[in-house]
Amino acid sequence: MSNNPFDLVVRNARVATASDTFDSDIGIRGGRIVQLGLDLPSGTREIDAAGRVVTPGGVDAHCHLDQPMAPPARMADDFDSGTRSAACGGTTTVIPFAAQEKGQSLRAAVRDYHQRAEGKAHVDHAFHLIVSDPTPQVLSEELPALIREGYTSFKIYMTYDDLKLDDGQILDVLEVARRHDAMAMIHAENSDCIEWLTKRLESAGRTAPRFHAHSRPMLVEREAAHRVISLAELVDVPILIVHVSGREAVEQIRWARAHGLNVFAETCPQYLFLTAEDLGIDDDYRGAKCVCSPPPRNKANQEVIWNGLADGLFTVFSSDHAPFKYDAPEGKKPGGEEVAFRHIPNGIPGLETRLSLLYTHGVLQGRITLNRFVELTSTNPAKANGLHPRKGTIAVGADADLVIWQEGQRTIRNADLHHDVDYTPYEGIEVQAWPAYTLSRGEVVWDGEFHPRAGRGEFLRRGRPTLLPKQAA
Ligand code: DUC
Ligand code: ZN
Ligand code: ZN
Repeated sequence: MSNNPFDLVVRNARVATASDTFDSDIGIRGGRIVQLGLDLPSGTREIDAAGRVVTPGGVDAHCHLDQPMAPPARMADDFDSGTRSAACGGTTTVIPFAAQEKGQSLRAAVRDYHQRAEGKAHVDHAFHLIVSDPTPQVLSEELPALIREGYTSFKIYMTYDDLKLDDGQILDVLEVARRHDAMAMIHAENSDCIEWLTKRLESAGRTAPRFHAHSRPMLVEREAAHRVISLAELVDVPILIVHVSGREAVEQIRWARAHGLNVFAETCPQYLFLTAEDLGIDDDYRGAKCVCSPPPRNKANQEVIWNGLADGLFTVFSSDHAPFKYDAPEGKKPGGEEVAFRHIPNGIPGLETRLSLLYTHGVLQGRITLNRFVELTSTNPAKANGLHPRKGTIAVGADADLVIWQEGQRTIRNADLHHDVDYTPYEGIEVQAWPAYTLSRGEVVWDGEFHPRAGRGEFLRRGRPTLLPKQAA
């Protein structure tokens, strides 16, 4: 046993948390931060961070890895490639979804998902639940028991035939969230409107990828956001509306906040960096690469989202990484065919690029502060999911999950990324900051090279959410 008080010292860091920025060395032992201060004694290993910003490792509280799909669809990333990609982009905790199929017990879905993760993850991870079949047994026994065991958040869908709940079911599930103090995440889109529009587009022969956006205009999201806000008000429970895409849903959330309701909101890179035009301006099938739901909107809506990030409306910034290969029969070309938009698997990759994009275009371009960046990408997702202060901050006692940033011009290229997807929707976008090092519990997992150790990532049993409401203007 060494006499050094530290396994590792990150020296001369410009430390940024959600509340403060200060100069400090970071002393690490046993995977945790044990001391902060200047001129710490030597560690067994040292990393000089002089001139560099150091933030808590990213917590990506909305990503999809190896989630079971209806054939032929299959996600391109499992816990190995997905957490590899996360680590290389500065994310040290991921929370994907254990999805209940209708007719399946929640317990079986969780068991299956643990098997998928077993021995594969390179960084720490927890699971949200997806509740698609709220039977009396699920509501009264399985869900409360799983919440007690540390699965303290779940997602419910207002669209997709195989996942959606009706309003009565949503009320039932929200009541469980209230009673057991869990976080309910909501996919807010009106299913019947989407189906009605989709049929009309199909009968007019409008089936190219770009019509996906026409089938899900903003009012579809606005109506569902308004409705679920009302349902949550009735039950008197906080909710988190996920992947908010633009002005109309934002207006509903501002209204709810102004009325004192605890409505939290998440947004994602696709609503800042993509528009509906990325789904194609003609019938080019490559637009399928950007098919996700809700769809990207337009430049004016990108500004609305930036404003919500700056003024406190948004609580969480996640990737919504939902990885499908473009040129593959299990991906965006089901069975090898160019299909009507209705049949294109929904989702785009983004785990590895989330932090760099927001750091560059948010912090370095003066739209948000460095502290707000940390809050959105790490601290708040940790609090919303019962992981704080172990995750999401730089403090004595916290896990030594850190990103040491380097600034410098770089262009996003899929060839440089570490996911198993054959494209990135952000190809060609310039960034000026990228992780020089990612540390997961004191271990360097990325220093310009990835250091794989599948299975080192721990499963995290979580506490209750500790997010406090933040009132936007
Ligand atoms: N919802 C998600 O949360 N992710 C991918 C697709 C979707 O509809
Ligand atoms: Zn969703
Ligand atoms: Zn998602």
